[in-house]
Amino acid sequence: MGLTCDQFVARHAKGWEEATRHPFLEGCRTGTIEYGQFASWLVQDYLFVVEFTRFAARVLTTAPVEHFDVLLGGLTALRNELSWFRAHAGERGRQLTVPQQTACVQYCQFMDRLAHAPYPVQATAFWAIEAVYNHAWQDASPMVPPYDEFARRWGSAEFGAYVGHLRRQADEALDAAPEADQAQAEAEFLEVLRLERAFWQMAFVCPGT
Ligand code: HMH
Repeated sequence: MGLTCDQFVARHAKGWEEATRHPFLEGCRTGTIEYGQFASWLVQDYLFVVEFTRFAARVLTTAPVEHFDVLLGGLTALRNELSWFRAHAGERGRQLTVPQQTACVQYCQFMDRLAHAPYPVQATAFWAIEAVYNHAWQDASPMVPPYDEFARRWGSAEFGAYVGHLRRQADEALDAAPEADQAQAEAEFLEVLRLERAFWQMAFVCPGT
């Protein structure tokens, strides 16, 4: 097989590390994260997932039919995830109708921009977004309650298997892609790493907003 997602990770090990390890996650692992920091992340991540769901739907419109099963499974999981976020925000008395913070706005603009990208680029970005979360929460596991539930959502073997399916689909698309699309896929992968890091940072420095 030619170019693969694993090669992107290997080539950009430092960026990968910065996207998947952060004091925010360490604070969730040990329980030292502040209530406001966590609640702020929770609300912003809900707002992110709303737009990520739209992105998932757009990827589906570009994907080959052989890739539908995995993507439709992902969309179903997102349906549950959105109601799970609403329940958690409700428990913490947080409104979900607040404005997106800058890091969230930028991430959502990135996903919008990819709407018309070639499928190999979209598939790589979609995999990268889920893969970073999978590794980030897994590497910081086990977490103390109540954060353990969050670590299990994205750090579980089941979510890992889903990310594996996304990786194989992205690899397949990359393998058949023209060089220009491969180069764009790598550039957007790097952009995902940067945006993920900024998202953790946003939650860490803006408690209570
Ligand atoms: C910021 N990246 C961010 N939030 C998420 N929920 C995921 C990735 C995974 O869906």
